Amino acid sequence: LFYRKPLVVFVLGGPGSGKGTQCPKIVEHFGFRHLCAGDLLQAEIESESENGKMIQNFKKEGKIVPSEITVKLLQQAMQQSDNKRFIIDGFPRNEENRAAFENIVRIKPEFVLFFDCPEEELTKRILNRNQVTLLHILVAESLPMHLFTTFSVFLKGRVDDNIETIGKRLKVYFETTLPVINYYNSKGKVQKIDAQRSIKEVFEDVKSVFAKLRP
Ligand code: UP5
Repeated sequence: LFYRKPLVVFVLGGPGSGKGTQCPKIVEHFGFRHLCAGDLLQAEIESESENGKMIQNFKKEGKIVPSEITVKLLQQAMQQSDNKRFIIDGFPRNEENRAAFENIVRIKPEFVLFFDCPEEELTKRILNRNQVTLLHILVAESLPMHLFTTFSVFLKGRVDDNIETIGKRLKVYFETTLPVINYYNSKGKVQKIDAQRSIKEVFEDVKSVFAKLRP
């Protein structure tokens, strides 16, 4: 029987570069299965599995979870999917991640979609997301707006969307993820997108990249 290897596209970019915003649009237009490494790890935390606590500590510190855990979660999700065309979002984040995926899953990415965005814009977007989350809570609970400042001290969107962890996430991104992007670039596999424009403009570029893919 003719067997075709799954098609994998890695989606990389700094925290807040728009990976999670653009991926559902790719799914909608091009029928890929979206696997977000960060979400798979979050599900492990919430399932209270034996690794959950450890994963949460890594996330809080903006550190990268050991490859064997992330790769196992990705591999399971790929095996369980009927759709064999994947966009893998937020992975590989370091050299160890990249080597582990290629050695264990034995698939090389078709290409790497890279959302290029300056550091100031990344910080602005992530802090803004935290505030938006708070506003949603206040509105949903019909609480008066003057509680916003009071609540903002206690409530956080994501555990890692505070100014301290954002600094750590950005450092890890520039020091360990960017070299992975450079590695793939040296192999001619990077499709770089200017991510500092509107969501719509960014998706126009994303669309033209995916439109060229083999069916
Ligand atoms: N926004 C999006 N696009 C915009 C645009 N063009 N113009 C204006 N605003 C825009 O977007 C962030 C915010 O910006 C949103 O409010 C959005 O509306 C707005 P989003 O699409 O969420 O950006 P994204 O790149 O997905 O940012 P995210 O913060 O989710 O990225 P991270 O890479 O930090 O998050 P992830 O979940 O991948 O990882 C979190 C942690 O998990 C890591 O720090 C690490 O500890 C751990 N992890 C691992 O250890 N290993 C892995 O393999 C993966 C994760």
